[in-house]
Amino acid sequence: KHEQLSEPTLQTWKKHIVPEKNDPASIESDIVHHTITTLCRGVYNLDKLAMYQATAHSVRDRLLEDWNLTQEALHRENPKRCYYMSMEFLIGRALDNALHCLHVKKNYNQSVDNLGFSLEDLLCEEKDAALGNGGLGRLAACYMDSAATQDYPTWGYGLRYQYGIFKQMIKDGYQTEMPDYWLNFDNPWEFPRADIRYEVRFHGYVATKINEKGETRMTWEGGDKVQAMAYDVPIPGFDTKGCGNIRLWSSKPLNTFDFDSFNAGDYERSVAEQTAAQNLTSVLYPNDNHLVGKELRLKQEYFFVSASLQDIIHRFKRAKCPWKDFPDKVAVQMNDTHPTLAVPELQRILVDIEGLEWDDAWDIVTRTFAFTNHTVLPEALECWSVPMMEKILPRHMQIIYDINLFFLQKVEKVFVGDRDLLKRISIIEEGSPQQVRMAFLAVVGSHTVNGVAALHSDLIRKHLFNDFIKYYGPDKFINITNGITPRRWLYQANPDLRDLITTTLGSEDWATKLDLLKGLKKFADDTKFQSQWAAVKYKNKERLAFWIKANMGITVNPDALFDIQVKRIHEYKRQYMNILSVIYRYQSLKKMSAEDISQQVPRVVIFGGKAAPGYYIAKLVIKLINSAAQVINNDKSIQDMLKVVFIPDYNVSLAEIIVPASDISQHISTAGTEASGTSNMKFVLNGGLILGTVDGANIEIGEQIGAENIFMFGVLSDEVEDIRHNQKYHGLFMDPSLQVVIDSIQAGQFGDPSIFGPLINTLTYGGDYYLISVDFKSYLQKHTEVDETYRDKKSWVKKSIMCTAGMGFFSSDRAVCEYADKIWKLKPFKVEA
Ligand code: OAK
Repeated sequence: KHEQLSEPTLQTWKKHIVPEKNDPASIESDIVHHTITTLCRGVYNLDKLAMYQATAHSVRDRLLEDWNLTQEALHRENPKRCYYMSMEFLIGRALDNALHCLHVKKNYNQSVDNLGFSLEDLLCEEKDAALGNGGLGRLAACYMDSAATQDYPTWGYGLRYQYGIFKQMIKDGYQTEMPDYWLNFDNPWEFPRADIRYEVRFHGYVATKINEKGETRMTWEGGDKVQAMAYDVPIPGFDTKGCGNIRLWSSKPLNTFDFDSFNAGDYERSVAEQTAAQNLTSVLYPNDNHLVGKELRLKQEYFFVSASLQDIIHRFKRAKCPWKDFPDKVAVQMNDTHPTLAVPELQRILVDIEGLEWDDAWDIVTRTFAFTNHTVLPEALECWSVPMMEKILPRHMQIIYDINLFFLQKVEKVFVGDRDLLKRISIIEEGSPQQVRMAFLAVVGSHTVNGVAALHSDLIRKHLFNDFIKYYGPDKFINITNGITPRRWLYQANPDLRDLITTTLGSEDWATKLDLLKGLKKFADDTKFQSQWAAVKYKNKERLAFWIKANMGITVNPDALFDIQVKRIHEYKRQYMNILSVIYRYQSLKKMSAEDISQQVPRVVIFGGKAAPGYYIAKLVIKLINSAAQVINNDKSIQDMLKVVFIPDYNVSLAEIIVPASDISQHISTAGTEASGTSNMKFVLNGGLILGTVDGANIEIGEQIGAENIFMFGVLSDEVEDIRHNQKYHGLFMDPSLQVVIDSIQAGQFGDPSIFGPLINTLTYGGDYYLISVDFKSYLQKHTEVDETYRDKKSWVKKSIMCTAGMGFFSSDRAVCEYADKIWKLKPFKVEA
């Protein structure tokens, strides 16, 4: 019934494939071969892009041997598998990563050089796979890397958006958006699986039917159907034959052509269905930590969940195990609530189609799913209106009602007569219209729920899911602190530091056992090592300075302190507070004598990040940064002691250049708002210090590297509520230094002040919800402390070394192991060559 279109008969080959050879001569001939055959080009019209493509194809050939080996072995042995369901995978570029994983970069360098090109140039030709907004999507990509590297039989499931996150351009200081045409050229890193297609239904109605066993069952009929077609993206593991996979779904029309309409002369209608079906997976919704409850988005979510479950079930059925064994073969991790429709969908399949009893089905469902929460921001919590859900997914809505009813009945038995509790804990929120609280549905449908950093997990236990703990007890709610892959974020992005660490520790093992970095601690006071370390940082700053000059025409001095804040632009992340403090610094410089100015610590403040296209205030923050930059960078009187740069179109590839170049990076969210943060980990791993609030993973980073190596400031998360309450009832407190800054903006020092009115209002009439004024003083103080510390180069370098040395815990390898042990009950599955 799980309508994979046809089930071909599989045959075994009599011969085995001869593996590709990795010596430079063979690589060269493979590249030439792909140039001629795959690209149909000759040497007379070869440009960098074509050369990149030919090179990428030859690398992918090598990757595919591992892919086939892995998938074949999995097919044969059929171990338990985990499926990581995520609407976002922010992968970035694949070529450099694959070269490192396969340990063929050196030879490729030589071969490409022999052919008259530079490999580093070719790497830049690749377009980022940017199928995500920010932290949640990048985390998914890091976890896929770690799962593959550690041989966990894990697949990602997601959507193949034709347009990833938009391209950001800055015009007259404002953000403008352009579509991300990442698929305009051939994409060597995906494999269309024309034979793997499933039907997905929307709308329609619910009827009853009698099944073969004579039982009455509901059935979902009618409506519109589209097709989901699979594209596989291989995920190389580092130092292993194992190769993972992300399966992305693309929507296709079911009937490519409506011949009736066509024959009746209505050409437009005949293609209308085609267009509508294709539109489904056209574009990634560009909102980070913010829900925009559009019908198309709900359809995307169901489309994704339905195709993935059909595929998982298809695979499960091949082994002919009984249904009750499903959770012993399948673990599904839901990356936030976006895949939560998988819960009612699996229940529907089991009850309506497979004929299981409700309770047996529900037992299978709740032993299969687990849920990761990635935010506490109320505006990001998914709620879908009941009427919309009823219209698009009528049967699911009934099932959600039933899930809720049975759940509330159980709660009622324990907390007799507690009507308030029932109302608070209900999956359905009363109101007009009623809403489905997806986070609650995810909790009820999962065996385990986790937050992404210690503080965040505490907060969701205390607030968002507190009532659920009363009913389930505390064990269902755990913490797994996020991690990042050291392969991309150190090994690949920072080659000089990689080599220094490897020489110092005597092997490359740290790349897969990041705890080994602690071996650097004993060199932290070694003068020679310190100067080598400082030289690497300097070179990375030069690399970034070069990029800024070449792409933006701004000159920055690598001797200055590089102070970086790159992440999505959001009020809770407080880029606004950062630029206000920059303006404060500028005013202070302006008040100094030339002699005093020359004694200051020079600073380059670098910003980067996209604002959601509809997020007016965030876009004004970008404008203010650029307006301030314009004035500050052109003011000769401050002797280049301050420069401000807004790097446009921040993405994974740019992060790989920016992260290694930081002296200080800022992670300054209002306490309690940033669930974890992962860029904080990337910077510290590369020997950058943090200026941050007591929030998310900053706290655990401080614990690991030592409080003396991190600059922390600001109110604590458990103070925030009282402060907000006081502000509301006793009026706002405006920090005097902040007032001076605001006055200067209002006086027109940074252009037409009326532009910034709405932004300034957030601090005044708006009630300063993110507590910028409250934290401003301690923030400025920390900045002064940063300057003073930076003057002492020796102690700074020592801190920098201690930063890297203490980051072992934040490897995504550790995080994925924790998921595998505590949630998925999954064992590594080693593929032999
Ligand atoms: C995006 C959309 C909806 C809900 C959450 C997000 C999201 O990106 N959250 C981010 O997840 C990261 C990975 O866990 C965390 O590090 C960030 O703090 C969090 O904002």
